[in-house]
Amino acid sequence: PASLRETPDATLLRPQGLPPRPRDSHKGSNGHVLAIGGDHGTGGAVRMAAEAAARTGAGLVSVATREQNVLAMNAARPELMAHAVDGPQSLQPMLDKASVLAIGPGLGQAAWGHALWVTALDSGKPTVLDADGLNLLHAEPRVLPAAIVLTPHPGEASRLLGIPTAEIQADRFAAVRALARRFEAVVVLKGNGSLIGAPDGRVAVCPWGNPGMASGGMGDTLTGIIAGLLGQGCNPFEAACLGVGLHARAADAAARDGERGLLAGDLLVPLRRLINGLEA
Ligand code: NPW
Ligand code: AMP
Ligand code: MG
Repeated sequence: PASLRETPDATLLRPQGLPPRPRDSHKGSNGHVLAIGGDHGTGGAVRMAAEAAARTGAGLVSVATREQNVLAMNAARPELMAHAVDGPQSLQPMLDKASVLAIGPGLGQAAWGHALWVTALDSGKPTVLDADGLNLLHAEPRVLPAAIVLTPHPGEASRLLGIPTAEIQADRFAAVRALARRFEAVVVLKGNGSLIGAPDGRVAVCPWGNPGMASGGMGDTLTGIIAGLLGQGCNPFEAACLGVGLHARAADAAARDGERGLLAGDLLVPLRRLINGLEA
């Protein structure tokens, strides 16, 4: 809506990408993102988060997932380091090497996902928590890392706050502020006009995006983008604002071929142009 575009805080969504990399930049200085998720049937979600982190410029991207996903992931995107994890013991060495975590895409809420969720959060590493990572938090309150971004859609926000989705949508500003305060976290309340809230009460509004984004995998991609930005030195609020803006503008560019049929994977090429400050 036009009124949202006029919100002064919208300027927080800097339209330019990140500054150019220093000449002596190396893969170790651009963040090592570890994406954790992909239970049976939802391996695509964690792959999309990982690929988006890589396309945002993360130096290294690893994936901790079910064994059944590893072969396909390595074949389709060999730049990703996909590992089969069956529990905390196999996850721990991966956590030790990572600088940023993306927890939740396709993680599920059963024993496997829960065990990884506990171990990963307890590492205290900067984290983007999404999807089943949020559903698990609703079921079991837990101390969160200091640098944390939560990315609920209205359904996940409804679970976290214990109120109906319609109530979230009726006052999205109040909902994002309540979530940011309750979890002492930067919170992205997704949907048409995504809001980014900080625990200190700041709220930014995303003026971009389109209904073509209402398709599976879109949110998983956003999770990877924000994780990629955290790994490249943005603080949580900057990473969330810039990430939401890049994601929505990449979707607007991809929607030049039409909103219907837009796939999350279509965002990756324009995303790369935008993060480098080019026109998409
Ligand atoms: P209602 O019905 O209106 O109350 P869920 P999920 C609401 C993975 N995925 N405006 C709406 O609720 C994810 O990563 C895997 C208003 C809707 O019915 C998760 O791990 C994919 N309401 C797992 O699947 C691709 C809105 O939320 C409900 C809203 C489950 O995640 C897909 C649905 O949410 C998916 O990403 C809006 N804008 N948006 C893959 N390819 O592997 C959402 N709602 O029940 O939390 O299920 O989001 O699909
Ligand atoms: P998820 O539901 O987790 O897959 O996330 C969906 C993503 O698409 C979020 O980034 C939403 O903000 C975005 N999105 C979904 N529907 C719309 C819409 N109608 N207008 C703008 N953005 C949308
Ligand atoms: Mg989602």
